Amino acid sequence: MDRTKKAILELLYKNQGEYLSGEALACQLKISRTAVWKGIRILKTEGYQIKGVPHLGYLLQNVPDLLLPAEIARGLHTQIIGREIQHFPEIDSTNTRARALAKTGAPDGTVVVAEAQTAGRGRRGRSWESPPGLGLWMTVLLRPKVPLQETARFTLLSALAVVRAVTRVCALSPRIKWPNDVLIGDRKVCGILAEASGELEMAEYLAVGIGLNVNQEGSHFSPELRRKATSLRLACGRMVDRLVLIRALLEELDGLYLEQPGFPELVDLTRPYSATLGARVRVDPVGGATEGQCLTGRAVAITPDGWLVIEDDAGRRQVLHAGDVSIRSADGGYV
Ligand code: BT5
Repeated sequence: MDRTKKAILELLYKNQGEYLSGEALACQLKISRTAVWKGIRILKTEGYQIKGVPHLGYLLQNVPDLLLPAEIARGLHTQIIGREIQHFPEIDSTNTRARALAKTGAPDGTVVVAEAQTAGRGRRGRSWESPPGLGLWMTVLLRPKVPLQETARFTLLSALAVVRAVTRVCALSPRIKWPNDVLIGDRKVCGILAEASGELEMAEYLAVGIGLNVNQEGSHFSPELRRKATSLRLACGRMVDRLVLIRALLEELDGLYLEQPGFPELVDLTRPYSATLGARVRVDPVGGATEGQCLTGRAVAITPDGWLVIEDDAGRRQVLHAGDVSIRSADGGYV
């Protein structure tokens, strides 16, 4: 039925503005009138507004503002990313779903996208606000042939794809906060959660979760986030078409995934957009010898293998693999 539904939709699109009779649909698709009727009924339950008039046929009147796979796929130019797309009106977490799909053999580039998440996750058990219909809450399942420890570079690669897509669609200038945030000004517009699984010498899969705030207004954010988060709509002053944005994002990801730049190249590619390099920062390191010790200093470099180099006030250099970085803002606070 899925194929029939897609084919009906395709023909309705082709004949936009005109009625298409059930008979013509049945004839062109070589299916029964009942199959046409069933397909139309499913499309309507998905939110497509289709007017049916006896003796005239069907007319596509309105397309829902939803990230439906058939809509995303329309005019999507990718080779790997988005070959398979699963959409959910509501889900606990797209990362959780993508990981479950990975275990059942879902292919490289599978995308899971939801209108809302009830248990969207950040790192270290933190939560991610994902209100219905206002953002891109999605996970891309990747199966790169790299050792497990190299999967970290796909976080940076995804951040670069977000920056490029946002720049393309909204003409804003987002910046990357190492290692997994995208900011506009001092505010977080996007967070990335990459979860890898596999053997040390070879990753089995990588679930890259991307949460991008698109059409929220200030009041859509919880009071705790209101001063530190933003959306594309707030930043550019207009509603942003989520379909155009998700296509741009999948295309940018696809291009970078096909190129597979190594860490040194990625560091070079992202340097112009770095919010971290050169800034005064405070870091709460995770793991390693400095775990639990808060460091302040200036972020002076990202090493070719993706580690952050901090120079503290005494001029000592520390190399950090992972951590929560806060950047000192113009008012002297840390964001
Ligand atoms: C992240 O974690 O920034 C990664 C967020 C990844 C979310 C995506 S959505 C699709 C996929 N499915 C999931 O379940 N997750 C991924 P972290 O660096 O730990 O930041 C989390 C912190 O960001 C929270 O503690 C809040 O302070 C803040 N936050 C929560 N929701 C936010 C939002 N919508 N916009 C901006 N900041 C937010």
